[in-house]
Amino acid sequence: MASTTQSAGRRVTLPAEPFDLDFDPQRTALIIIDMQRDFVLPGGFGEKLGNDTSLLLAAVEPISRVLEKARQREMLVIHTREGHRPDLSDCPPAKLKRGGKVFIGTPGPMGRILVRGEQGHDIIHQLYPIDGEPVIDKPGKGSFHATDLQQILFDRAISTLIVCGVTLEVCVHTTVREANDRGYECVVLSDCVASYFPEFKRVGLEMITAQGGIFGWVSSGDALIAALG
Ligand code: C5J
Repeated sequence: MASTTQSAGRRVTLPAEPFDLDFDPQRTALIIIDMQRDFVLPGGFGEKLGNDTSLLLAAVEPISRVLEKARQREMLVIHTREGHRPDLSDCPPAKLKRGGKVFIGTPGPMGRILVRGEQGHDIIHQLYPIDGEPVIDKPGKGSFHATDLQQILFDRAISTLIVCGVTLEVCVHTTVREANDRGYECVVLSDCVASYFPEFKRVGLEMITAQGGIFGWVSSGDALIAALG
């Protein structure tokens, strides 16, 4: 559950859909989902599945500007990586079976696909974590499943999550839905998320703000940077 015990800092107002959001930057975390070589770079898992990775690369620059601002403001920054133990013991057989002709754990140009410790599993250099920024290694699509993310957020009394990363309709959506049920206010930055399918991105953003903000809010990187001052 989102913690409510820490004293409040100065609140800021973020222009967002379906309505502006007031939040306290000291109780806000920037969470960057799965900006891993395997998803974002040519030669990785995403491209081998037949996708155009340039659609994901478009989010790198907007995310890096938001990341710089969050670091300046000393906000909590969290990075996630989807992947598995080298023996794949944490990969459900149902997941291992899928992928058509490209499978988790098989060798590729950047090492074994989505396996921890391999080059492809790690985060792209433009957004690489610095000291003090937790990296959550997750075996699932959601960032809470089988991880210690909940504990990290609770210990810092975080109540709002600014969410960036890939892919919008899979790991970003799953994380936002999990976080929303746990009581966090979630803001997805439209230019800082991406999908291999433009239509999924459009509809994925609409799903978040529909019905008065059923899973959270949508704003933009520039709006967040301006709000943070
Ligand atoms: C996928 C992700 N798409 N990070 N992972 O398999 O969205």
